[in-house]
Amino acid sequence: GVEAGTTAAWMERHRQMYERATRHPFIVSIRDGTVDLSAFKRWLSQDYLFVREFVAFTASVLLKCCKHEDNSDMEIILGGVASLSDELSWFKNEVDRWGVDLASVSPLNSNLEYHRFLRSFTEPEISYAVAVTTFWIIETVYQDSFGFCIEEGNKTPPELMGTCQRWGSAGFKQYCQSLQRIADRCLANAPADAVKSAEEAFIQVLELEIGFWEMSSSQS
Ligand code: HMH
Repeated sequence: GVEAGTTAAWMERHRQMYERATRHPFIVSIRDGTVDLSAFKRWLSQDYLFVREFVAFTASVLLKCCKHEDNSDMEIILGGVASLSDELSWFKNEVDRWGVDLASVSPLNSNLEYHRFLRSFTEPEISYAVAVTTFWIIETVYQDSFGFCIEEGNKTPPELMGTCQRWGSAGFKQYCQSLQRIADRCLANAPADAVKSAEEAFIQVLELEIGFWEMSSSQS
């Protein structure tokens, strides 16, 4: 029969944590229309800072991909890096629209923790298999979370639909599925210790994403 990929097995094994990362009360509040707009603005401005850091991470995945013997995935990874240019413009525009002054925004603790995690992956010793798997799960948490906000029956406020479409769209989902296929193929050919590191990184991303939603939605 058809064997499920490694990443699908991890999603099953760590289902509870995956649900906590993708159905966080903050996301549920967007979908049911009860979201606190000051929390949304906090998320928006913190995520802008996250994405600025994410550029360097994705560039390092691209570099590892180019050095990898099988670099047939280069176009997909390159597309992901390139799309962040438009994303940063989108953020600046959105932040303006919500009346947030970026000059007064500095990264909160959970964001800084995530930055440190991302920076650790730029080291050349980290393999492409581990880095691309990490890339996949980071994108997938957003795809699944914001996709939920635009699924049938949502009461998402119209002014938040643009945000939800950015990561919840069919196109972004296809891109995440491409990353998943790449990750599964790399993991199938990776040594056992790399597979173990990739699974640890997968779990860490889920924890960091939960922390990021917590940071955005809590007043403290
Ligand atoms: C915190 N995780 C966080 N921010 C994002 N923009 C993404 C994932 C997806 O790119």
